[in-house]
Amino acid sequence: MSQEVKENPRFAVVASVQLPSVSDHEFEASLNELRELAKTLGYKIVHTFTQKRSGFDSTAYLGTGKCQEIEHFVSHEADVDIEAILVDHEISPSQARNLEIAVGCEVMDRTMVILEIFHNNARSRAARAQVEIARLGYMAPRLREAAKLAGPQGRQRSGVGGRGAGESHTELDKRKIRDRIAELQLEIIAMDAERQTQRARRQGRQEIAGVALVGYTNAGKSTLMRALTGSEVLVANKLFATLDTTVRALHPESVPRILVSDTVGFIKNLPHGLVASFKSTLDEALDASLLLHVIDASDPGFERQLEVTDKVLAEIAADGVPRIRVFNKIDHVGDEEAQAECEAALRAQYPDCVVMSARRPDEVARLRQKIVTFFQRDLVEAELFLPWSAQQLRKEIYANCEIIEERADEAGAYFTVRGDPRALDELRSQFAKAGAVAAPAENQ
Ligand SMILES: Nc1nc2c(ncn2[C@@H]2O[C@H](COP(=O)(O)OP(=O)(O)O)[C@@H](O)[C@H]2O)c(=O)[nH]1
Ligand SMILES: [Mg+2]
Repeated sequence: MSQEVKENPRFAVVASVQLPSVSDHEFEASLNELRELAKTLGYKIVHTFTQKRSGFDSTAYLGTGKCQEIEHFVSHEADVDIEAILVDHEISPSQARNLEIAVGCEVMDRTMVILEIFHNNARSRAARAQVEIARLGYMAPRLREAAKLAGPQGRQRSGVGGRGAGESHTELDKRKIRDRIAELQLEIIAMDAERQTQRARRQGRQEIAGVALVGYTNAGKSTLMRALTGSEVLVANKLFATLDTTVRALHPESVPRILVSDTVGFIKNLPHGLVASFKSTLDEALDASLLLHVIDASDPGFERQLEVTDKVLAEIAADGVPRIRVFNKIDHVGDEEAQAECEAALRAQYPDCVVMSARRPDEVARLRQKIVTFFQRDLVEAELFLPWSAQQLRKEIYANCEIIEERADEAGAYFTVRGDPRALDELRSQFAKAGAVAAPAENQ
């Protein structure tokens, strides 16, 4: 999820109310998650404001004193331009509007932050439609507030709900939103059917070797993605220029060539209304041949997260996709003794799992090898003969096979290779055709 957003950092502050029912640990975990989510959107968080209260302030979520403190920070203390205040709860349209007025910068609540991330991550048409429905549903009750905020003159002010509309347009807009949602829902039903036929058709064909990283946000998916694909190296490599930022080839390259994709992370506090759009943005996982389920072994709540991930993958019908459980961040689990103990316990409970740290290159290399081995399970060793008359096809062998040995005599070159049986058949028939054109008598 966290793409390397380096150009023009945008600055923001985070604010949250701690209710009496929420432990310090839960509170901190949720704030950490929000900061990670903000990073994903390209925000640099310069300060976090917290307040203990028995309930959210009905006017502006935070109390007046806290609002003043933040306003003072934003307009006087901060040495950068604060673009937004991110609030770690879903708040009402009027709370958002009042908070925005009180602190003097745009307000984004947790739901809006997550919606933005889903919006950026939705790839398939069905996923985009699902996210649009959630966005429209979120926006509808906020239109009136946006209209109030805009006032009679300033209609275009962006802010809560992201849309400036004249008050008289509000009802009309609401009706349009309802119609649009109904339309999208029909589209989704149609697209689901289409997708299933496509998937069934694809199963007959040679599949792309794809690995998808799934798991909770902050588990280390993007870090592993970078480590496995050497992204820095690939940025300059023209060959991969067409690949999406979240899809990259395993590096160093392997046979078959393996593509790794990063999916939108699971979120601990996922607002209820966003469950459907979250699931649809995960559909990339369905097209993968292998899932790497990344789990933060140093997070005390990881077992519950693991269960939730398994459950959701089953719900989107991805439970049939082979999976490797990767317990990451083992370096972050106490001292060496505690790490060894934790590793032993995990191995006892999940016999085929990988326990590692994305920060240890030898362990990343081992994971890479495990992935390659998975995709090479169906490869067979074979002999290929390439007549001299068909040498232009030599590069095809290199692109599709792992070369074990190469010899030559006066007739041509002989290769001992490992490759996918279907790819090998395809090569043989190409060679036979090329050889037949040049020298009709010769084919292997
Ligand atoms: N100690 C430690 N930190 C890690 C490891 N892997 C990732 N991190 C850190 O965990 C945070 C979240 O990582 P990220 O890859 O963005 O997680 P994602 O949300 O799953 O993509 C970052 O600050 C990483 O530097 C690891 O193996 N050990
Ligand atoms: Mg990420």
